[in-house]
Amino acid sequence: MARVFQVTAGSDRSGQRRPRPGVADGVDARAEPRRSGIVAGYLAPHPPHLVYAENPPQNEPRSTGGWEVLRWGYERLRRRLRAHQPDVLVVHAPHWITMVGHHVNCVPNPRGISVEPIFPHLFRYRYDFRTDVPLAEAIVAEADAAGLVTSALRDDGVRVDYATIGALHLANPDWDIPVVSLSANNNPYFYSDASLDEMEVLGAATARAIERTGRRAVLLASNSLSHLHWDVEPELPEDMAAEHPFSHEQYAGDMALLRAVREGPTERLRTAIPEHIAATQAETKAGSLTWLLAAMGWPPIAGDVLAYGTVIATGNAVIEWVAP
Ligand code: 2X7
Ligand code: FE2
Repeated sequence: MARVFQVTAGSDRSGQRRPRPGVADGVDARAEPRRSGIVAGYLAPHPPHLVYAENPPQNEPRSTGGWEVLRWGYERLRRRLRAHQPDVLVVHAPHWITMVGHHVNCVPNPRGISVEPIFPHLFRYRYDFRTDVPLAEAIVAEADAAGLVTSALRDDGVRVDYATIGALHLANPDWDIPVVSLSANNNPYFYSDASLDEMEVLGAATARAIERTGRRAVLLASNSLSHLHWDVEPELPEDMAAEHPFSHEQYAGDMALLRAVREGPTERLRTAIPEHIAATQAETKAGSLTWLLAAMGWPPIAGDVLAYGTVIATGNAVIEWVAP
């Protein structure tokens, strides 16, 4: 039985962009006129295992590899992201949890070491990156004006969470594009049903701030899909013989969501995302994916699933939506 899964990109019914001969991975930077606004969004999951498996110099632990299919999906994401030539990456991540409101990192040069609290033997990562402070402040102002409780984080020494760092490393390991990072408000975890309304407001505020500052932005939603996982790790963490979905139900729930993603339009996901959360305890409950699609205005397109695989039994998909 295959232990990890890759879904063929695109779908016959979607009518979405397909790779053309002579165009690298379906994206031709020369064909894309430079305009401001949100040019693309990616579901960019952050399991620390994916960074560990890559052995980047910033991460202390060493591995022998693993989770290759997901990492190949990220290699495709990196080529596509670069072709979009963004001025800034805006990331929403579920492990920067804020109890009150939505926070935006406005520290010009966050640097330090990010440690995964459950898997510190896999992820101890030294980061040093630039924040696009004017855009970060514009998002604070727009979200505040839209009635959200919003706060600008300005504590220079604050330690950046591993879901922000993981998604940013996996999407752009060169760290040569400025960043804006948003927190995840903890509210959804107080309700049995997903309550994602505020993410619609935050997404729209993010889009307005990007327009107002004239940035060309790529968005990253740092979420896994199905989220039940083993409570015991194999002796060798990257032992792929131990890697498979938590259950048939969890896998089937992920596939139902990915079917809706690949067929499009994104409008379908307004109901499919909460249904998927209820079926699989999906990490999208933290709101990152809803924020991303709301910021893009729920475009009438299909998503391109670049890879799917499990990490310690959780489902993870790397997905691209290109703004029409
Ligand atoms: O945060 C995570 C996750 N989302 C999935 C898998 C394993 C660890 O950490
Ligand atoms: Fe996570």
